[in-house]
Order: sequence, then C-alpha cells, then structure tokens
Amino acid sequence: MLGMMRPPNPFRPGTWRSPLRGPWLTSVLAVVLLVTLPIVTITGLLSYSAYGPQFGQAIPADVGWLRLPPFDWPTDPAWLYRLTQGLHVILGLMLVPVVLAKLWSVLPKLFTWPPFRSPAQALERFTLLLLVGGVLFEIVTGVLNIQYDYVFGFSFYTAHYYGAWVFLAGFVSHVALKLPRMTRALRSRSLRAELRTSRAETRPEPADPDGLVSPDPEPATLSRRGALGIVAGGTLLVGTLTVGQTIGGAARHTALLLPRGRDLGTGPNDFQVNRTAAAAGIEATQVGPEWTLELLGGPEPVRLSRAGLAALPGHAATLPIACVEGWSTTQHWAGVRLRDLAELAGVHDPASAHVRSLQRGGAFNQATLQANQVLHADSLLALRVNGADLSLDHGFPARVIVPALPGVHNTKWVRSIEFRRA
Ligand SMILES: Nc1nc2c(c(=O)[nH]1)N[C@H]1C(S)=C(S)[C@@H](COP(=O)(O)O)O[C@H]1N2
Ligand SMILES: [Mo]
Repeated sequence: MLGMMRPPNPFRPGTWRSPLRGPWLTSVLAVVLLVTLPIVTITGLLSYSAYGPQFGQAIPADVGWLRLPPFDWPTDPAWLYRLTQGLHVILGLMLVPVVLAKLWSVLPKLFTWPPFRSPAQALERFTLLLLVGGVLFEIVTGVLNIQYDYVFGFSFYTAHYYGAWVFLAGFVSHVALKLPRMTRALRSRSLRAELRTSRAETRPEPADPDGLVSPDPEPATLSRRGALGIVAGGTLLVGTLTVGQTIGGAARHTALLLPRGRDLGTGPNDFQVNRTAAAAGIEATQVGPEWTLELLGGPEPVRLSRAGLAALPGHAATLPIACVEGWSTTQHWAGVRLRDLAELAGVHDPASAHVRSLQRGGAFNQATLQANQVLHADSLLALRVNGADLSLDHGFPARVIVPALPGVHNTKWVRSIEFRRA
C-alpha cells in the first residue's frame, strides 16, 4: 500500500546526493565506535558498581534483573575511579562527532520508503530506534549533567542507567546484524589508498544493496580523507577541551568548556568545589568550637572535639577526588585514619561504616563505606589539606577521603561515623 504512494521529499531516492556516502565510509566510522563505545559503556556500568549498590546507594537503587554482579570496588590503585570515570566522560564526549558523522552517513536509511517491507525488517528498524535513541539520550543527559547539576525533572542517574541498557540492547543487535556487512565493506577499499585520494579523484562507491550510495551523486566537494579529517579534528578538539579536567596540571587550562576544569588559584584550598558550604546550608555555628565528631557502633558512643581529633596519631596521603562528572583533582590530605577511629569506637573489624554529614537534606549528606575502604591505610577523616586546615567549602571541620572512592562518597562536614559489624 505505502509502497505504491509517491514518497514525500526526504524519502525520495534522489534527495541524498553526497558522493561520499557508502558502505565503506559508514563502516570506517562504525569500526571506531565498535571499539570505543564498549569502553564508554563498561566504565559507565563500573561507576554504578563503584557507588556501592550492595548498600542501596547506587542510583537507581532497585534495578530488578538489570542488577550487575556485586563486588567490592577496589581501593587500589587510588586513581582507579579517576581513570574509569575520566575515560567514561572524556571518551563519551570525544565520540560525539563520530556518532554524528555516523548518523549523517546513514541518513538515507532513516528515510527509506516504505519504512519497512517485512516483519524482520521492522524488527531491524526497531533495534535501530533503540540504538540511535539510546545513544543520543545518553549523550544529552550526560552532557547536561556535567554542565549543570540537577536540571532534570527526573533523576539523571536513573535515566542514564536505564538509557544505557536501551542503548546496549540496540548496540548488540545492530552489531550482530551488521558485522558481516561491515567487514566486507572495510575490505572493499584500502584505507591507505583512500587517505591519499584527493577531492578531484574522489568517486562514489559502487551501488550497494542498502542504498547508502546515491543513485544520482553530486560532484565531490570534499574527499573521504577530508571528511574523516574533519571528524578526527572534531574529536581531538573535544578531547583537548576536556582531558584537562582529569589530568590537571597545565592541561587544566585547556578544559575551557567544563565548569570544573578551571584552575582556581594557588592557595592550599584553591581547588574545585562540588557543593559549597552555603549551597549545602552549613552554618558557622554548626562548625564552631562546639562541633564534635560522634563515633557509633561500639559499646557506647565516643565523642571527639576537633582538637581531640588533631591530637590523635595522624596520617597523610596524596589522593584524588574524582567526581562522577569526570573532573578530578589530586591533593595532599592529612587527618586520622578511619581504621583508627573504628578501634577508638571499639569496633575491631568493621564490615562497613556509615558516615553522616551536618548537611541536612540533599542526596549526598551521607555515605556507606565498604570494609576495604574503612581499613585502607590511606583512608582518612581529613582535617587538613596541603598543609592548611580544610576550608569550609572543602568540608571543615572534617571530611572523608578514601582511595579510589567516587567523589560523591567523600562526605564533607562529617557529623558522625557509625561502624557496623555486618
Ligand atoms: N556533605 C556533602 N559532602 C559532599 C558533597 C555534598 O554535596 N555534600 N558532594 C560530594 C561530591 S559529588 C564530590 S565530587 C566531592 C567534591 O569535594 P570538593 O567539593 O571538596 O572538591 O564532595 C562530596 N562530598
Ligand atoms: Mo561528585
């Protein structure tokens, strides 16, 4: 029925006339995504695991049969989350130009008329919807979360987690369906020869059964080398504007697009702040001389003033804060070991520790730490950073700093720690 109607404009075969479109170009972009998108996906799922789903503190907490195999997120190496989450965000952003180019390369397929001719083809087009919808949704939610906190009417984490599985379902079926065609197309031309072909010598690929090659191509205004160069250039540009927020140092200056990529000064407390004390509603009276830390879980509660804490045997460690948003910063922290505080509380081998902040409300005013995170020799309740007292914005009077722990669980303005045996 539909097949007999004259299709409206973008659906007509003659609409898409770029001489560059064809299975080879599409497959080159596809192979790049085939290698890199799994890295973005796996590091994303690892981040979910690093949030401690076993304590119900990964978001969304209850994911039914989409639950990942449980394991304790390691504390070594200390830069593990910095690496996995840095890769997730940086690579995710760098792939945006490749994803857009890949979509451009298959645009005529988006407008095939009739939309499908058989149930099998309808199914194939449905998996494409999951794939394209999924990848665009993950990009948009991810970018918005990095640029502005919490702009959604829904939870970013929940949306991004389920979106990832929709994308993954589309990705796996698409790869399964197209892998043979992709390898055939890649073999049809030599990359090296293509990179030596000028615009004037650029000819369309031979007509293909998928209809990517235009039946009525325009003359080339760009070589395939030029097209791939633009995509590669875009990717490198995004990378240059992004990596600085993770690797720091001089590169921090190139992270122009990122809210926490900037260098903030040279003082001991002049580094990125996720949420300021003012934003968290911390008042001066709460952190004055009356402040005490409460250690719970032992025979009876133990209370320590800040001076009392500072008088305990101390420890210092150089550790990163690595945020889910991809930025990280490595600083030199000093304070008291969490495991010493557990001993003081009278809990000799804690299975976990529940940390509460003075902050009232907010999603990140508490966190549960695994046993390995409590017991690591560098896991601290930090009182000082880079030789100075913590600033109020960095969590004065005391904050948690644990190797490889996602930034979010390095609770600031700590009020109490409850060591749990099971
Ligand atoms: N109480 C409290 N602690 C908190 C937060 C918060 O909002 N409230 N934000 C967390 C997040 S998401 C990060 S990345 C780190 C950032 O630490 P910084 O602000 O000292 O850089 O603090 C964590 N600790
Ligand atoms: Mo964070």
